[in-house]
Amino acid sequence: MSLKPKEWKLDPASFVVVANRLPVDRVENPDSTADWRPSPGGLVTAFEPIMHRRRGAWVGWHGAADEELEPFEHEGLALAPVPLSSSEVEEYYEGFSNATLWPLYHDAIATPQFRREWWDTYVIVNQRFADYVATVAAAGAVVWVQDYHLQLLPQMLRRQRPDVKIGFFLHIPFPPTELYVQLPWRQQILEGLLGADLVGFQLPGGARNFARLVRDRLGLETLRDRIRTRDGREVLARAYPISIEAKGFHELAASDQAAERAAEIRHDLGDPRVMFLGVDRLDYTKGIPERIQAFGELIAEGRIDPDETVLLQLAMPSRQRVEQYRRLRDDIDRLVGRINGEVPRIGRPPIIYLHVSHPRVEMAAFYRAADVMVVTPLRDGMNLVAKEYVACRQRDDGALVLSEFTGAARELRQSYLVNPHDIDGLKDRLVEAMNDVPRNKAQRMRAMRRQVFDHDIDKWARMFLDDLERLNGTPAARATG
Ligand code: GDG
Repeated sequence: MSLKPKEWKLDPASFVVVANRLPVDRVENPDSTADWRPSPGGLVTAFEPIMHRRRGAWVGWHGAADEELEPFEHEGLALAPVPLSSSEVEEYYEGFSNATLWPLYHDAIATPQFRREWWDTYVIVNQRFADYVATVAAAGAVVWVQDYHLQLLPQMLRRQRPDVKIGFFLHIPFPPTELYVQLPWRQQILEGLLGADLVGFQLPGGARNFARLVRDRLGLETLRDRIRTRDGREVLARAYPISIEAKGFHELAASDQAAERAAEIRHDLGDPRVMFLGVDRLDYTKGIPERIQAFGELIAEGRIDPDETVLLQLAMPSRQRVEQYRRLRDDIDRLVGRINGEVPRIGRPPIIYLHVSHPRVEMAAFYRAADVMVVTPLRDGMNLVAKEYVACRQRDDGALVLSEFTGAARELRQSYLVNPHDIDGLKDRLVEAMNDVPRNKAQRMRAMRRQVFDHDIDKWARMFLDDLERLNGTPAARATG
């Protein structure tokens, strides 16, 4: 592989999104030709209108190692695939991103591993991404860098292309300074981020942690959310809580297809009186064992009846080559098996656990079907699942049990908030959410729906880009149309 950026034969882009992954996945057709389709979840829906309005391009890895692809267009999006070798996938992606930064930034729930060779590869890959962006971006372009995989990119890009305007958004929590300073490369990462004009976080606390670190560790001057860099630039560090395409989700769940599927799902689950639902990427930050444990104890204690109650846990496969994820999967398999095995009857087990991913319309049907949504992360930047559940409700019914340690908890105050470390408290909350009177549930759901619809993903992108535009007067506004 040459690994040098491919010649960009498409128009130079005045708006560039750069993320670890492209927003599309490759699928094999039955006749063994390949096709691309939008990745599940994904930010692409948020950016699509902006990308189309302003000849946008997306730079990111296409998901296969040791393969170089030419830039291509897909459904009007210009895509620049960045190649990664298999050892880079191991060291930059599985290693430094997901076994160092991910656990460290999530309160060290799992022990972060610090390996010098992973760091070296992280630097090399960030530089490659920067080189690609530099080839794609038009003069004066707006570049929006996404997430923890690419924290060095802003500074690298600024060196190459001082003409572009750079925004960075961190999707995961930015940790308390006491934890962050464990990182042997703490200074390089702070400096990498400071290459941006605007550094965005999910919560104000993250922005404050960052400002405190650059003040204490780099000796820079800060005034509230403004940081003065050594080369005299001003960098803004601020919170932009991410959201979902609320209307799109609501309509998807309102469709006849989703309504039929929701009824079918409940029927297949044995028409329970109460259906609890969990939806997560299979990740140790999501508190999946805690919620299964709580549910299991409620059954064992006879506080819920397994004949009329079910917990459906959907866990999308994720990072399966990282050791901690494999272990988690085994732990959950064992826990579910044990709880289901202890119910002294044959028939439908109380916990149905599916380790597969589902299409979006199917997700909307699951949300629509569920009486109680259980979201119990030990730490989560935002948690979109909680917002998707609220958006998918068709009436003022349903209940959301939500961990205090999610970003979403700051906005969804009317959920049934829990501390997932407190299993007894969690059990009480599950029972309360299940048995609360309809009037209370309706009141809570109405307030949460208002919040989610008033603060959707479109608003999030606009707020970020408007602020980016206002800085030093570069016309980023054209990106938002
Ligand atoms: C990171 C941060 C932050 C899940 N299973 C399936 C499926 N999903 C979709 C959900 C949701 C998305 O995946 C998960 O988003 P979350 O926000 O819950 O969590 P992370 O993946 O950890 O995301 C997080 C987020 O970035 C955005 O900034 O909120 O804090 O950790 O959209 O619906 N989608 C499909 N099939 C599945 O089986 N199609």
